[in-house]
Order: sequence, then C-alpha cells, then structure tokens
Amino acid sequence: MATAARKTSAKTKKADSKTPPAPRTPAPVEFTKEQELKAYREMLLIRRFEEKAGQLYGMGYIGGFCHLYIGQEAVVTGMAMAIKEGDQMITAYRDHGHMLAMDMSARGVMAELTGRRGGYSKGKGGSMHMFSKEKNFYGGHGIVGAQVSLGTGLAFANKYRGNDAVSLTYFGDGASNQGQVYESFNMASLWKLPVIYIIENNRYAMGTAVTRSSAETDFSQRGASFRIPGIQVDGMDVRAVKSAADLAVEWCRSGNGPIILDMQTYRYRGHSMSDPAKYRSKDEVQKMRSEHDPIEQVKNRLLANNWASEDELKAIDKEVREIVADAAEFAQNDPEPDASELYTDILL
Ligand SMILES: Cc1ncc(C[n+]2csc(CCOP(=O)(O)OP(=O)(O)O)c2C)c(N)n1
Ligand SMILES: [Mg+2]
Repeated sequence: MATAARKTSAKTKKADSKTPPAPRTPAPVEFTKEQELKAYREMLLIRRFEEKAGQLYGMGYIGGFCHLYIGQEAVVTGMAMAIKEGDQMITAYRDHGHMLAMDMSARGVMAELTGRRGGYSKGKGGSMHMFSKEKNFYGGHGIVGAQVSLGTGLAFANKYRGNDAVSLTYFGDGASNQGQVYESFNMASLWKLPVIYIIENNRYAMGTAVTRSSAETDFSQRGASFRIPGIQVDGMDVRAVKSAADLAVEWCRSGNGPIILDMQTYRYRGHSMSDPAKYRSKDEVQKMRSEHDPIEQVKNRLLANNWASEDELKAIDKEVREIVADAAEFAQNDPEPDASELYTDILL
C-alpha cells in the first residue's frame, strides 16, 4: 500500500513539474493612444447599440426577451483586443455586445432583434439565438450554462484538429453554479483543452445577489478541484481585461489547458427589459456608474493625455450613433421572413 501511494505521489509530482506555476493577476498594461481610441469606439458602439435596442423594445419592435449589456462593455472589448482570427466566442443571452466585438454588423444584429430576414438567424432566432460561423461567434444561448459545455466542445475540436485557436466561453455568476459547468471543467482540464472560461460576475443572477446564491463568491477559485487556475480581474477597466486576456490566451495557446477569468463587472439595467430591478438601490447603481464606468475611464485618460479633444470624442460618438441609427432604420424596414422559412433550418 505504502509503495503504491508513494508511486502515485511520484507520478503526480512528475505531472505537476510539467505545468507552469499558476498565473497571477497581471498589472493592467498602459494602452497606447491607438488602443485607447479603439477601446473607446468599440465600447461606445456597444453602449449606443444597447440604448437603441432598449428604445426599440419600448416601441414594441422587439418581441420576447431582451437582455442589455450596458455597464459590462469593457469585458468583451478587452477580450476581443487580445485574440486573433480563428479564435471563437460563445456566450449566453446577454450577447449583443459579444457579436459587435466579433465584428458582426450592427444591421444584422439589430434586424435579428426585430425578427427580420436580414438578421443573423434570418429573423428566426431573436435576441438570444444568433450565430455567425464566418465571424466565429457560436451564440447566443438561452439555457443558463448550456454554452459552457458547447464552448468546451469548441476547444476540443480545436485540439483534435491541431489548430491553435482558443475558445472564449463566457457565462455569468449565476450560471457558474450549474452542474454541467463542472463536468466541462473536468474534461477541459483532463484533456488540456484551449478554453478560457470568462465568468462575467455582474453581481446578480436575475434578482439574486451573488452573496445569496453562491457559497464561494471568488469565482477565480471555482476550478480548484479540477486544477484549473483562475485570476480575478477588474472587469470595469478595459486595460485590466486586456492584460488578463493576453495572459490567458498565451496560457491556452502554449498547451497548458483551460484557465478561468473572474471578471468583476456590473450591469446598469435590469436583468432583462421587463425587470424593474427593485432588489438593489439606485445609489448602488449610481455609485458604479459615476466611479467605475468603463467608457468614462477611457475618455478621461484620452483627455488627460491630450490624445483626443472633447470635439474629437464627440465626432466618434456621432459616427457611432450614425451606425446605430442606420441599423435601427434597417431593422424597422427590412421585411419579416417568408412563412416558408418556418420549414427551413430545422431537424425533421
Ligand atoms: C437552465 C436554466 N435555468 C434557469 C433559467 C432562468 N434564468 C435566466 S437568466 C438567469 C440568471 C442567470 O444569471 P447570470 O448567470 O449571473 O447571468 P446574467 O444574467 O447576470 O448575465 C436565470 C436563472 C434559464 N434560462 N435556464
Ligand atoms: Mg450575473
């Protein structure tokens, strides 16, 4: 027995010695002027798009559910700044920002929201079910946690095919209590799959605060039982996200297996358009907006460094508003899908 135990521990030690030490949260890198401007524009596009989606919802153009990403823009923007062509992204239903970050067209996303034929799922998927294989965006999923096993599958396919693509698999603090998340963690770690698990911890799962739903609120530690390292990241600071993303992408591409990024972020709006958000105080939201807003942070740095004037920033906002207005116009006037489309894209 003693010999067997010694043997096992020697074996474990050997495996351990191959794995590099668990990474720590890197200090946020300073951005160049170009990076600040890029981050500013990308985040502003998401924010203005979401504001417009909220308006169209109020006007009755969008049926079903609609979950806005306002407040969380730095997460997807910083991650997208660290990846390369071929890397994939998959997320839940709070997905419009992820699509824009993957360079999907504002027109195609907005038209899907209004259920029109020019939408990414031909108007048949709506807000929660949009895909673009060309842009490596794999949805858009309404079942909480479902995308975690699918994102792990994407990573398995990458490893099987021998390419060096990384799967960016996003899910929420609420989803991180789902059983399939841990089944996925086990396989991803065992097979050293190139997947970055990005937990968007926006502090609430619908109306339930993380402290009420989660026994362990440090989500970076959720992979401990599976030997998956994790780091905590200020998800309101796009530079911190980019630094963590660089580290995670490098970790995965070097064959070290999965890694978890616990993105500490916040959503300003209710869970969905039908949520009056009575479970938190207005002060709490206001404090996050005024002290941690991801777009304001970049704007202030651009101005302080004299990298852009107020007028130049206004011009970017104008350009972004025009893209969004054009998308909304298209989404209101594009025809609905033909009734015959009911019989296509389905398994019979
Ligand atoms: C399997 C399943 N259970 C419950 C729901 C209902 N539901 C929708 S969103 C949600 C909360 C998820 O919260 P979180 O993962 O924190 O994501 P967030 O909405 O904050 O982005 C729940 C319980 C669902 N869609 N699917
Ligand atoms: Mg949440």
